[in-house]
Amino acid sequence: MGLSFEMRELGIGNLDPAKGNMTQLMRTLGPSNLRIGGNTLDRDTLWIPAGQTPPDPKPAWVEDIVTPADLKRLRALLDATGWKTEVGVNVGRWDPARAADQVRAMDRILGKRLVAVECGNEPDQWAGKALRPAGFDYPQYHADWSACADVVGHDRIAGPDTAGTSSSWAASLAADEHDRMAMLTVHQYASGPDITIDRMLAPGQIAAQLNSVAGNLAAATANGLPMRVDEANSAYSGGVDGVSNKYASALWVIDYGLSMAQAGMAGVNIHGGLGVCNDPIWNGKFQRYTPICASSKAYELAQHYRVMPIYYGIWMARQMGPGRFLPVTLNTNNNISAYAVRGDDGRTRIALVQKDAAPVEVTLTVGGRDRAASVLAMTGTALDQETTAVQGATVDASGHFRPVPSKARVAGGTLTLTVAAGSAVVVTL
Ligand code: BDP
Repeated sequence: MGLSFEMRELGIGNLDPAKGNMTQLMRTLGPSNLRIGGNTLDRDTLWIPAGQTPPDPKPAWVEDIVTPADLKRLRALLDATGWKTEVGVNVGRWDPARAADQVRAMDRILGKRLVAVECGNEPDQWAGKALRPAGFDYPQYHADWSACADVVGHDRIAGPDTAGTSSSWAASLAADEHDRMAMLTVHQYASGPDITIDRMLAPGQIAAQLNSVAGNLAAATANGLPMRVDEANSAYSGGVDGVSNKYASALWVIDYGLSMAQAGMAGVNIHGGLGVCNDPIWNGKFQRYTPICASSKAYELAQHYRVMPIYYGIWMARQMGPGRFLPVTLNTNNNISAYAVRGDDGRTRIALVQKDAAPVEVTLTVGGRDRAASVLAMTGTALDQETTAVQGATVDASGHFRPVPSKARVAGGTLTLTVAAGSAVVVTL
């Protein structure tokens, strides 16, 4: 599970390892994938090559300028955290010379930390955003993608980054262009702005999301491509106040990330924006779903952030890996889900996500000799409140996080735990 940010974050000087606590917040999650794209990529970002200045006057659509200096700052952040990146090229407003220069600069500056170049964001919405004429469909998109791929000139392209999972563009692109692609990517939001906590945590929610990407994932697999949901969150249009920015979102994201991983997805990137929490961030838009944001304008300028509940959920899900999923049999009438992973370190880890209003006693039948186990429990004061903690610990102002696991014991092949109402645990055997 990685993170996703707008292209504008590069343009406005964010993601700077020399400032604030972003470096530590990424280290706390552990090495992952940072995707940079989003609506601002095609809508308003102009690449300016080294030694050049922006045209004067700038085209009316330009709001953000990205230069090689921005990539250097990003490279320093990636080196400081061990993360890799996927970065977009503006195809919505296509300029082949600028694109070619940007990709050369990315190869040179980001080097091995660049996992993939994304050719445009959500092309299936370009017609609706007046970036293409009405009737713009896969054949026209494929021509645009090919022009971008020719410029990119290597086999590290991600796409199609469709807004939805239901169109056939991803499957078509995988079939037509798998040789030039590094991975298949689509976006997925759990819901639109009508989401509620009840619906986000309803028993069928994750299954519906899995079902909705299944066709794309099958197309990726059939064409030998890894697949990422490289932009995901609880609700599009910036998320919903009282849902996307509350503790319930942390429970949802554990389930979402682990289910996607179990289904064979290479990864998911949770989208956000680095402005003031609960204020509009860009273009009057809120980013209620953001995992990381600032308490005030002064903190925003200092790039000194705090974390939202969903950050804890991402952290919890990440404690399960790396490894391979094991089969789990669940006997319950409760709204609880369970995952098991045989870690690369030889340990078995079990995650439980408990979405009911009452605590539940869970017996894990794990077999084997009597042995010690450790437990990390994520809890919140209420599903519709912000306060979230793991083992009572919270991420500190510098971005460090050191929850101390509690001890448990496997005896006679079983381990019994009381799992609090609306909580999640990761048990390590
Ligand atoms: C996607 C965009 C992203 C938006 C997000 C949203 O790529 O830039 O912020 O939706 O609607 O369509 O919240």
